[in-house]
Amino acid sequence: MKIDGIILRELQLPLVRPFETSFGVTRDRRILLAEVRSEGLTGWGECTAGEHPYFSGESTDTAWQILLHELGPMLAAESPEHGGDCPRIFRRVRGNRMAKATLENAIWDLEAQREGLPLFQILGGVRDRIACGVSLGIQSSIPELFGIIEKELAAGYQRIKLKCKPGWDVEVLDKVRSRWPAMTLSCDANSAYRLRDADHLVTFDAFDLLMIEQPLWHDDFYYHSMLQKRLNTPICLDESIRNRRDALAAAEMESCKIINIKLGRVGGFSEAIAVHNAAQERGIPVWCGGMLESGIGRAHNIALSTLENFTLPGDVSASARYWKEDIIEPEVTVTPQGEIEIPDTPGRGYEVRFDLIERLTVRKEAIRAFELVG
Ligand code: OSB
Ligand code: MG
Repeated sequence: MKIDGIILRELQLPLVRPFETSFGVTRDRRILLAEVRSEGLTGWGECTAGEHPYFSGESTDTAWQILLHELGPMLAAESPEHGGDCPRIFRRVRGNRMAKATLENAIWDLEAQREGLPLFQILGGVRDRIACGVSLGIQSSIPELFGIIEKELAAGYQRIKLKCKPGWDVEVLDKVRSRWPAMTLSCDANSAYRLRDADHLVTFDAFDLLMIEQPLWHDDFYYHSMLQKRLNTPICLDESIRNRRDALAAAEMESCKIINIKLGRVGGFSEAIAVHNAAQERGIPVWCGGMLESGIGRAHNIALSTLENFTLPGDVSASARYWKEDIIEPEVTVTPQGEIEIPDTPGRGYEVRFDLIERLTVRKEAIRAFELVG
């Protein structure tokens, strides 16, 4: 595919309600999109980096710079046939996986359109529907949290995940579990605890959690492995898993029993598939995480979630939970059974609302191809 143009855009998109994790509160998302034009088609990619480098070392601004000055020119100088060619094209750039995923996923998006096949099929997906859970941010009170849980369960969601941190954990989990003895419940600490909290974390076993996600350091395997030996509750790693090797190391060390796969965190579809396959070979189930994506990233998460080893409900939920108006058509909706039905139309399965994107764009820059590659 000859690359005819790459345009970066930043959209300002207010969340319908703030999202609070152990590392901070997000009210407005700065959505970075890449629009890749090739032979009359347009592929779209979304960068999942946060506004600040708190989840990972990347942010909207670092990703913009790397895309503009490094990855964009590298891609423009090549004619990739497949999304799977991108890791090779970008190999000289270390790290910056969310930036890389933005362009790689846009090429897969293009490839699916060119082949006239649904994206999920070219990824090797096998499902016609996926199971959905919700990730609920830290709330200002327990009654407020109860209200939200009621609503999400009524909407059909199959699993409730609570963001937690020291001071918003056992008391909350205890009350929620007492109120809903049978529901599928998990928690996500986003690295808020230390090894000295191990005795405290062991008390989480009383709440029959499906998993506890990333309790310790964002870059750790070793201490998670020590903690897992003490916990009955499965540990799920999110932040720590950057690639297939990490998944294998975590399996080898028994640092976790479940893996959350995020497209941006691992650098795009190729590595996400590699992590999925490695986990599957080691008997580790996976699920698809979310990063408060707009419809484009969401469509890509949906396609990824159709792979065989995505056997647990993901954090991929309806557009309306995040946005007053999403930038895709139709918006993502969830059935009363808590499932998303996979579109079987060619490409990503959701049309891009170009006029709305234009209106929401606060920054736009074209990659000046062929000039900057040494
Ligand atoms: O750890 O899964 C996480 C959002 C931002 C940063 C990190 C995480 C999250 C979520 C949100 O849990 C999931 C969603 O998109 O609904
Ligand atoms: Mg997480």
